Amino acid sequence: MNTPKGSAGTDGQLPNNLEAFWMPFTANRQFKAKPRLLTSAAGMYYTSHDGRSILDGTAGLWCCNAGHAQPAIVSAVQQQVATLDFAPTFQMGHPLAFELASRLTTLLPEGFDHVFYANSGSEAVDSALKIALAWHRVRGEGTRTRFIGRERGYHGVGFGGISVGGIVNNRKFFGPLMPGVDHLPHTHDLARNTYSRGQPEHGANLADELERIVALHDASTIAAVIVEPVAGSTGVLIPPKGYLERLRAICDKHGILLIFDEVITGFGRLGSAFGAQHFGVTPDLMTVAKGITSGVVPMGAVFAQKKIYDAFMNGPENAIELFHGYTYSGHPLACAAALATLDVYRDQDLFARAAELAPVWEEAMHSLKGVRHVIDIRNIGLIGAVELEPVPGKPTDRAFRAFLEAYEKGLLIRTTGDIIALSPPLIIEEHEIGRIVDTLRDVLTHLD
Ligand code: PXG
Repeated sequence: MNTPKGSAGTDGQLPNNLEAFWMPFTANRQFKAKPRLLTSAAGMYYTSHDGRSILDGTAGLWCCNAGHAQPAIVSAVQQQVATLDFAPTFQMGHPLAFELASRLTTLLPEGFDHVFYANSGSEAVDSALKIALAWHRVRGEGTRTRFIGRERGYHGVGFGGISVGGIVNNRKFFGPLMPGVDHLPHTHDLARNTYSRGQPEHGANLADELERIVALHDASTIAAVIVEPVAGSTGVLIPPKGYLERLRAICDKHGILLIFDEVITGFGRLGSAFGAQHFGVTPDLMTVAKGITSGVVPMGAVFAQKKIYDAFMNGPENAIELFHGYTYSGHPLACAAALATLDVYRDQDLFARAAELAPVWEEAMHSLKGVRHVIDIRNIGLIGAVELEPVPGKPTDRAFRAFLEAYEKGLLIRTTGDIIALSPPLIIEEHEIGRIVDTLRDVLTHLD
């Protein structure tokens, strides 16, 4: 007889068996001993399984930029599922996938004319790396196979992404990874840049490390450099003034593609549509996900400059130009969600709203200077980070306890290492910014 595994029913709002779900990026045993479940969401707030209202300080996982349950997005998805639930995009198509791609290009920097769909940031990154390799090859530069990522970079969890990424725990368990990858140094410099507001002053010269790496491998072997304009997952590392410009110049000099991973910086997080516009630096390829549908339906994408797409459009017309794609590339529900999300961003002017709130956010974040345990605060757009002094010998412990305490007090934050990262929906009100900061002050003041 099978051992009973608990019924599928719920005890109140809590499932009576938490075992089967192997949770991602989670301390499973710790969580299952004291679970935290979210059961509904609207606007800036989640409701927890024990009926409490939780202020969303993280836009879910940096994705719900339009806030939760925006009526226009909800009804677009509801209508779409009843109209066309699925349609293939391999040698077939459906109207929304084309409509969305055209619409997205109107938000993009000059020169970006093409959209390749994926279903997540990780898939978008893998797709961009493959497009970069194939682009060099179709142009007769097939020796360009190396990638340059950056220490502390996060580019999702595919083998490509963890290879170019630079987060040790994401790499060390998974063998030799992809060959032919080198890494730029990260740009975190607490000694020189503490309590920076916006872009830090020091560190543009770290981009020159790219010249050293190019000299080591020779430019003819390097396909692309991939960086996040603002590194998010690693704990919010903001590019020093002049750094991205210098990376761009060195890539141009050596015929290397520059890929911006805009999975968190895309769709208004910095107060512009994309980080590329915010920083005034245009990459050759961009990867996005998350905010493209405000997190409502999974979707990722690669945005490609015309020169990239055009290079593939050679050879016989019946030849498939790029042997790559996903069953769910351009899924109708994701397209419907994305189109409605873009409407919401436009109609509620949410990117401009983020830009207007950014100075209020900055003041609020920096008001935590001097609070117990705080060793740095940094901010840009509607992103903030509070770095804590780690407990000696117990890295991550203090920040994680802060996370638990904040949750008890009705605030959802993210922590990575000993850094608290904040990225609220762009619909946040000033009083809610105040509440985030007041709650954090209270939590940190009472934390060991
Ligand atoms: N690139 C970047 C820059 C990301 O931030 C991904 C790729 C991967 O996206 P998917 O959709 O495959 O997860 C990400 C994801 C956090 C956090 O708390 C950040 C991400 C995911 C989960 C948590 O910082 N970023």
